[in-house]
Amino acid sequence: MGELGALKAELHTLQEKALAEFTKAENLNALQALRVSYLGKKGALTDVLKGVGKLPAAERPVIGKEVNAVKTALAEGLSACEGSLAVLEKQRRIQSERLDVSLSGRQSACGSLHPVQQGLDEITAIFSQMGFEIAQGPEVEDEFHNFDALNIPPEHPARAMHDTFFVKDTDDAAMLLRTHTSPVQIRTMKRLLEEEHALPLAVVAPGRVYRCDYDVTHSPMFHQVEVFKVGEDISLAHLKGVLQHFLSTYFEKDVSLRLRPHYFPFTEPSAEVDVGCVFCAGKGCRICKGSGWLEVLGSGMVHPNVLKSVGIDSTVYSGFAFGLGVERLVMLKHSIPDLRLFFENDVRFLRRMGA
Ligand code: 2NL
Repeated sequence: MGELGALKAELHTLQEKALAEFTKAENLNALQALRVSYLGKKGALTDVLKGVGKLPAAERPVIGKEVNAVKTALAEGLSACEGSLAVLEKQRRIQSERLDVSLSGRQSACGSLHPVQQGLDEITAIFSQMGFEIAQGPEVEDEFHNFDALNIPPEHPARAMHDTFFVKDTDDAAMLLRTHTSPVQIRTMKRLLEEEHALPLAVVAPGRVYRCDYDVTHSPMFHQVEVFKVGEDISLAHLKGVLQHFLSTYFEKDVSLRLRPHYFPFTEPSAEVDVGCVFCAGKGCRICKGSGWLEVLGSGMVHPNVLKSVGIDSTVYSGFAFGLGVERLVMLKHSIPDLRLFFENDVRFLRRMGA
């Protein structure tokens, strides 16, 4: 085979090889690289053309034609592959950028009420459903509403026991942060009577209270719910019935009740109220210290002096009253081991208690 024949054969193999490689290119970039490697200035076709110089002048146009034919074939091969690769790449992109618009959105973190506030609302709602009116009042009180009206005269030892925070108002008058929500009860009794509300009066007073007392089981600010009902023939039996319903509803089980004689200046008789331990069902455990009972609140029949202080005739009317600490009840219901968890606001605790 002469020089011409060899070149022709070389061109032929080059075309076959190029077209085969074009069809195997995986993407447009790879195809572009092949274009350069075959048709570029330093490409394979240029290499072949270098051999043309060795041919006799008469044979050169023949090979020139061949080269042009190969160039055209390669260009056509390239553009055919380019077309199908473009379609393929578009399909790939559509697939990878696909959005499922039916997917639900990412949940954004949602806040919740503080566990103590949840407990306060829950407890208040139980009494509200029983027909007790919800009352609120000032947190900065005077001595009359916080003490005197509640049968706690000056020099009474109960005043010292209450660890009161005293403050002065703008006129330098002695004021204090209420040590219980009883002053709300006093104010509400007076208001309802002024409004000529018919008896019986039934009121629930939830809110913050303050005592200068700070240790592992006491916080200087805590929450109380106080309840009273005053009318004709209101007896200890009504007290026990309301407590039975409230405590069974709150603890979501039939709890047993025990009233233990006690002393409060504002009630006579007075009783501390225990429920059968909700952890061991009365068998005795670490939480109830083996007694089978948990102390949950203080109660009694409203003292005649308290009724007198708001202008109610204690020979005609009587009432029961009780007060409870919200933190304590929330701790018992949710097995919270330490009061301080309520005030540290550690998000891990708050999230676990969240709605
Ligand atoms: C306790 C005890 C108690 C009351 C609160 C009350 C209110 C009025 C009249 C009479 Cl207006 N009593 N409230 C009665 C007995 C007990 O609270 O240990 N609370 C945490």
